[in-house]
Order: sequence, then C-alpha cells, then structure tokens
Amino acid sequence: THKFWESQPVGQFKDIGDSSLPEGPIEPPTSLSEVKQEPYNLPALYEWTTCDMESDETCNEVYSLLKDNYVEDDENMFRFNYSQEFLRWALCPPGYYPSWHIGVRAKASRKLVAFITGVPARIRVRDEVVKMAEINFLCVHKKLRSKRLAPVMIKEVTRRVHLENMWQAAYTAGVVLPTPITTCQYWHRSLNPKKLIDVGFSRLGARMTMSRSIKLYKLPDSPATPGFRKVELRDVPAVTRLLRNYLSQFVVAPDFDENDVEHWLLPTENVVDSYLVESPETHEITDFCSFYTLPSSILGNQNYLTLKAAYSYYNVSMKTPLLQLMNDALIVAKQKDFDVFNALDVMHNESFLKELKFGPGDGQLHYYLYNYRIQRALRPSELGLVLL
Ligand code: NHW
Ligand code: EN5
Repeated sequence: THKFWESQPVGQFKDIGDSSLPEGPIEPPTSLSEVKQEPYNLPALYEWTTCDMESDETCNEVYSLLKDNYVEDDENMFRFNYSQEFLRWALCPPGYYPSWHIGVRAKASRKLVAFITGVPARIRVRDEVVKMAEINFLCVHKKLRSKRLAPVMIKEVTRRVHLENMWQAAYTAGVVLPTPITTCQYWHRSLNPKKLIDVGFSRLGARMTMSRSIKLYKLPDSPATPGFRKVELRDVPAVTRLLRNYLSQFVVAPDFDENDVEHWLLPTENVVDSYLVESPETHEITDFCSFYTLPSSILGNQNYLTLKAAYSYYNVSMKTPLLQLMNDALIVAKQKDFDVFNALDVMHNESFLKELKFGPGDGQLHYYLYNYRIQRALRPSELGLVLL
C-alpha cells in the first residue's frame, strides 16, 4: 500500500509498539564516496534544475508553480499562496544549500513543473542535537500527478542532503504516511468573521446571527500588556536565551542560536511578526510571541481573492500569562488586517485555544522524521517544532 515509503528508512506501521527497536538512526551513514554521484533519472521529457531563490525571475517561477498547484484543503476551497518574500525567507536561512532547492522543468517549454526543498536545521530529539534537513514545498504540477514523480523528487533531495553529510530529515504533511511522530490539530480564531463566513471558511453556528458573531470575536484596539513591543535586532541575545530555555522542555525542538533567531524571529514585513514584553521597571525581556503570514487563495469566490491568515509560530511566556500574551498577539494581528489567526495544539497552545475562542479546524498536521526512530508517538504538547 506504500510501495515507496516501505522502501525508506522511516518508522513502519508494522513496527509501532515494538519496544525492542532502539531510539535513534534507523540506518547508519555511509561514506560520502558511496553516495550516488549522478542525479536520479526523470522521465525523458523532463530535466533537473537548481532554483536560485535569490534571483527574482526564478523565485517568481517557484511562486507561480506553488500558487497554482500547492496544498489545498479537503474541499478544494482554499490553496496556500506563499509570497515571494516568504519563500526567499523560508529557503535562504543561515548556512542554506542552493543545491537543496530542486526544480524539474519540461525540456521543450522550460516550464517549471515540480519542486522540492530542504534547509539545514539542528533539531534536538531528547538529549541529542541532530543536523537535519527540513523538507518542504514538495509540489508536482496538477497535470503530472500520480505518475510516481514524487518518489523521484524525494530520492533526489535525499541524495543531495547526503552529499552534505546529513542523514536525517524532518517534515510535515496533511496526509498520513509511515509513520507520524505526532499528529496535531489546526485551530482557527476568527478575526474577520463576516468575511470568513462569506467565503465559506467558517459557518454561522446554530442560534448565531452575523451580528452576534461579529460581537463575539471583537477585540480591543491595542495590546493590554505594558512593555509589549516589536522585537528589534538589539533584542536577539535576550530572545535567544528566553527561547532556548523554553524549548528545552520539549522532546523534539529546534536548537536555535542567535543567528537562527535573527533570521527566523526578527520581524520581516509581510513574512514574520514578533513581539516581546520588556518590563517597564527593570527593562528585562520576559515574554515573546510570533506569527508568520501565509495567505490562501480563495478558489472561485466572486467577491474575495485571498484570505489573510496569521500562523502562530514560537511563543514564550515567563511572566505575562500565555493567555494574555496570545490575546495581545490576536489584537496586533487584527490591527494588521489578518482575517484569521491559526495555531496548532503544539507546545503549551492548548492552554489558551478554547479560552481565546479558537475552534478546531477540519485539517490535521502530521509530523515526521526521516531515518530517526522514536520509541513511541509524542503528544502534540511534547513537540516544540513549527515548520512553515
Ligand atoms: S506537505 C505538502 C505536500 N505537497 C502538496 O500536498 C501539494 C499538492 N500535491 C502535490 O503536489 C509539506 C502532489 O500530490 C504531491 C505528490 C507532490 C504531494 N509527502 O508522484 P506520486 C512537504 O512538502 C507519496 C511525502 O504518484 P503525486 C513535505 C505517496 O504516499 N510523500 O503522487 C514533503 C506515494 O508513496 P507510497 C508523499 O500526487 C516531505 C507517492 O508519494 C506526499 O503525483 C517529503 C506517490 O507519488 C507527501 N506530502 O505527488 C518527504 N504525498 O509509498 C521528505 C504523497 O504511498 C523525506 N506522497 O506509494 C525526507 C527526505 C530527505 C532525507 C535526508 C536524509
Ligand atoms: C505544512 N508546511 O486543510 C504544509 N487547512 O484546519 C502541509 N480549514 O483551513 C500542511 N474544507 O476548518 C497541509 N475552518 C495541511 C493543511 C491543509 C489545509 C487545511 C484546514 C486546517 C483549514 C478551515 C477551512 C475549511 C474549509 C472547508 C476550517 C473552520 C474555522 C472555524 C472558525 C470558527 C471556530 C470554529 C472553526
């Protein structure tokens, strides 16, 4: 039933619950000279291309492929519409490998028809920090689906990761594959209930009118916490300390240093927003929250083209209660004109979701590791990792 995935070093369904299998790498690294030197074969009409994301022209081709062919919800009403600035940010972090941004072109037309990417990351699993590739943006053009192109893409990115002497990867998907380390639920907080209902993102519940719904989701005009402000470059050391200390409690989490925090968590217009709480008395930085911008195209609506969504990223509360910190995040997201604020039930998010009027979505997100077994599936609250 999973001819490809059964051939890969990933946890297999038949091994679930087998406590004789040790935690850690499933297969040992080989020597670099044993890594296949040539790319995998593609069907004759297609060829590999490395996508230079620093080039506006290539970045735009990738953007267009994804805009028309990437992830949709189960009823095909919405499709992720990652912006060009976002793709550049997501794919060009410190130490990235241009060779891990892999495209496939039609030889005749030069058209980009498939894509897959990796970026390097240090991921801690319990006490071990492992150098991994985070794999994302796997996409095959709608007209080329079900031709087993995806396994070739995955094998090629694996080969290029191996060439950099890395042997593990982390990835997420909306589909079940062998086998999730955890399964998370998407939750949604309406910021613009009228539009969400008009486009079919949410429904008016029983005994709910439009005006009651608008009132229910109303938020103050400005954040409540004294000392709540945008993160600046000078805050990177303090934010890094706060975040490293917070993430240390989770079973799986990124091992962020100051360079990573500067890249992933400093505000970038229309890409990532981050706020902190600086004590008005001591000027100590005590709390931090962040969200990224990922709009979706609304498919086939007369009145609206895009849904503006904010996605909860990393949040740390030491002094301000997490509930209050996230309420302030909702307030600033509303002021920035987002229609909805999305979050997964990872880390301590369960503690605020219901109280802040998030509702469960119809989508789930499964997390996976490649060539690394963990003993038993985690609870979402044991996971300290958010992928884009
Ligand atoms: S998840 C988003 C994936 N993209 C989309 O859903 C976009 C819309 N769909 C498509 O473009 C985030 C196509 O449907 C895709 C599949 C390309 C998804 N992950 O070519 P075939 C990520 O990007 C397996 C992994 O005929 P297709 C994470 C499927 O189970 N495998 O299908 C990416 C089957 O194998 P099986 C997936 O519909 C992580 C085979 O592909 C998958 O034309 C990648 C069928 O291939 C998915 N999302 O194209 C893994 N969807 O064994 C990284 C389907 O069941 C692993 N499949 O027969 C680590 C690599 C690095 C290691 C380094 C050491
Ligand atoms: C990872 N990098 O299904 C990429 N989204 O719930 C792969 N549903 O938006 C990730 N179907 O529930 C792929 N509204 C997995 C995600 C794929 C996209 C997806 C779901 C997540 C989603 C919405 C719209 C559903 C439209 C019909 C949804 C209900 C909101 C409602 C608001 C008020 C309170 C109750 C909930």
